[in-house]
Amino acid sequence: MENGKKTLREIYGQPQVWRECLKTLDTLDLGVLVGDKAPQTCEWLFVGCGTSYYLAQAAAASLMSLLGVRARAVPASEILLFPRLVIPKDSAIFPVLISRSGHTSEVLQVAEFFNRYDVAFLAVTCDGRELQTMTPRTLKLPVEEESTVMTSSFTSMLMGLQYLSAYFAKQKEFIEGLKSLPEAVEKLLPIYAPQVEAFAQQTFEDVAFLAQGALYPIASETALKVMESSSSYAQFFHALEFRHGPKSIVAEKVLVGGLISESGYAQESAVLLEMKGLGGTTLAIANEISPAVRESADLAIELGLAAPELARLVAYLVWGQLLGSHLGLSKGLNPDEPRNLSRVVTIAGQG
Ligand code: F1P
Repeated sequence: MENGKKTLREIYGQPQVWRECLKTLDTLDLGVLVGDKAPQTCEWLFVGCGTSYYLAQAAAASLMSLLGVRARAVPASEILLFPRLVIPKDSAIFPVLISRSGHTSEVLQVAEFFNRYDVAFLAVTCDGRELQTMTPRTLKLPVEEESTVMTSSFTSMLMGLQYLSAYFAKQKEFIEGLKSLPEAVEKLLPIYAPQVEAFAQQTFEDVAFLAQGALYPIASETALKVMESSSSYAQFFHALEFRHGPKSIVAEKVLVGGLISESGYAQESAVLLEMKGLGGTTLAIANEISPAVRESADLAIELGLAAPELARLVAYLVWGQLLGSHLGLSKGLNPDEPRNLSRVVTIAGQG
């Protein structure tokens, strides 16, 4: 099979996978799944590793935005190494363990930890494996993903957790917004995917993705896709933080990608315009691209979605997934077999 074919197929196949996941979510009794752990009654603690940790961050931001309750995200390793830093002594938490494989050693160890202390938790997974046997509460998305790097599994599990949050917030229009994404993104792919592929033919000496709010974990995951799929370094920052030092990296062959929100558009787009002024190469992704950004950016991707702002997160990520794969391919690498990576991280002697 030619390089990257499997991963690219899964990236392009996301809209159809989202349709299937949304159909499944419509049939589930989410109230039973969560029981007396509704977000209004306890703090939800989202847990994952790697891509699934950024997913956890996006899910926590979504729950807080939709319900106005406290929610946090931590890497599984932090619970294992510094539980006192993560788990408050007196307040009730409801952990949500996120793992595509359900086989990642650190996540299984966290599941054992919570079971040992009788802390009920929700598992969110695609493959299931051991994780789904460790709790009676599992949200399993119908995603069959062969690629090493996570693409449709990330967007589908995030969509599932956003659906769950909107269910508790009784926000039917939010769920309808999620349901509008498959068709909308199917229309965007033929327009912008070729532009992303062409854009990826150039080499970059440094790469940084910028975002604020619930898009920040999407910028983090975008950077991770570039790192994993092209074995090149990429960073991520809160957009306005980039001025406070990191912008010293900006030069001609430095890519600065802005995942620009609607709410913070003026302030976030100003940073991207400034980086272009410093000689950087810029990529702008926004729901509506202003004339100034369209004029300035080297590549501007306009989503034009009718969905509520928070429901658009997964539609921002598709372009970074494609960029990572095409940067890898243009370097002669194979994104289907990323250097040094395996589909699941298991730690010797720990499952
Ligand atoms: C988590 C993970 C991914 C990473 C790679 C290896 O897997 O670390 O974040 O991109 O695919 O596995 P999981 O716990 O979600 O299965």
